[in-house]
Formats: sequence, structure tokens, C-alpha cells
Amino acid sequence: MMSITMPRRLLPLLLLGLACASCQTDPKGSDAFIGDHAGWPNEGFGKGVAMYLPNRILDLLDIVHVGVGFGPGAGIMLQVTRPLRVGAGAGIEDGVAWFGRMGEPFSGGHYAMAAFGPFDAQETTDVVLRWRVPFWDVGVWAQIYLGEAYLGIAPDEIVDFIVGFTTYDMKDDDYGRESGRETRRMRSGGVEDATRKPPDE
Ligand SMILES: [Ca+2]
Repeated sequence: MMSITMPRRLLPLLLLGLACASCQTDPKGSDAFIGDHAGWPNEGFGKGVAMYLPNRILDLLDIVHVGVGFGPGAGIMLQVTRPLRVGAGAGIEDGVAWFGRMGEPFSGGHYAMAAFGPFDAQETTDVVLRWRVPFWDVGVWAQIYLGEAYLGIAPDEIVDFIVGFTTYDMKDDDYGRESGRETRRMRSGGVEDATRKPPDE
């Protein structure tokens, strides 16, 4: 089995590595409708102007979430935000997804799960990771026969994108802000954000 599944895991890892070289997962930030350090640009007019368009594009790319995977199994989950979700499934899968810049992109291994609202049960025997659909997502996941897919839309990222035109960074993910998560990541090589989390995280 390993000789079959390993190449499938390497391909999504390679693709995501190329597409998302600076990404670092942040489940707490991904789930928060308003980021811990939401705010206005504070690093000067010039940088704000230079980063205005790139930040709007990145905010736009965070809105639609998609995933695809391979492996035998069966399951379905519908979600209209995490408190309003229902689903169950079991199988083997190796998948890669885009849940925005803060979302965990990889999944892989054997699994069995059931979810109802905020409650879920997961049984895993060989799991590397399971996709963690962001809290506010409205989406559907299904695994049928030898494939799986997820498609969703993030209301919090829509608001962040719209509000972002005023330069207010609601999700705390803009580049060019002293308190922006993305700027902290770039400067710290991806470790500073963890040091800013409260001890209970
Ligand atoms: Ca933003």
C-alpha cells in the first residue's frame, strides 16, 4: 500500500510548496472572523500605497476554498459555518487543499469521522493530517469511490476583502503592516507568530 500512496502524497506536497512557499498554518487566525491585531496600516504612506494592490489580490484569493484528493472511501459533509455542519465518512485519502493563507493544506491516511455542529468524532489509524475546514466556511465535502473534493466560500474573507479597500485589515493578514501577521512571518522566517500566541493556544 505504501508504494502506491507515497507518490500521491509527494505530488500535492510539491505543488503546494511551489504555490505557497511562505504559507504557515494558523488555525486560530483562520477561524477568527476578526484577527487579533486587526487594524489600519501603520508603516507609512509609501509602503501602504505599494502594498495596496497586492494585498487586495491576496485577500481575494483567500475567499474561495477548494480541495482535491485521491483514495477509496465514501463520505459527505455539508457546512454553513462550523456550528451548522453535518457529515460522516470513512476511507483512505491523500489530498491537498487551499483554505486560504492560514489554512492547513494537506491531508492523508486512513480515517473515519462524523461531525454534527461543533461536535465531531474522528478515528484514525494512519493519519498524517486531516483537512480542517475553517470555522466560517460555507461549503461541501464529498469522497466518492476513488476521489474526494471540497468546495467552499469564506464569508469572513469576503468581508476582509471588501473592508480591505479602505486599507483596514480585518483578518490581520496584510503585508506592510507592523502588526500584520504576514509581515511578521516574513521578518521572522515564520516563527514570530507562534511566539505571539497566548500560552493556552
Ligand atoms: Ca486582509
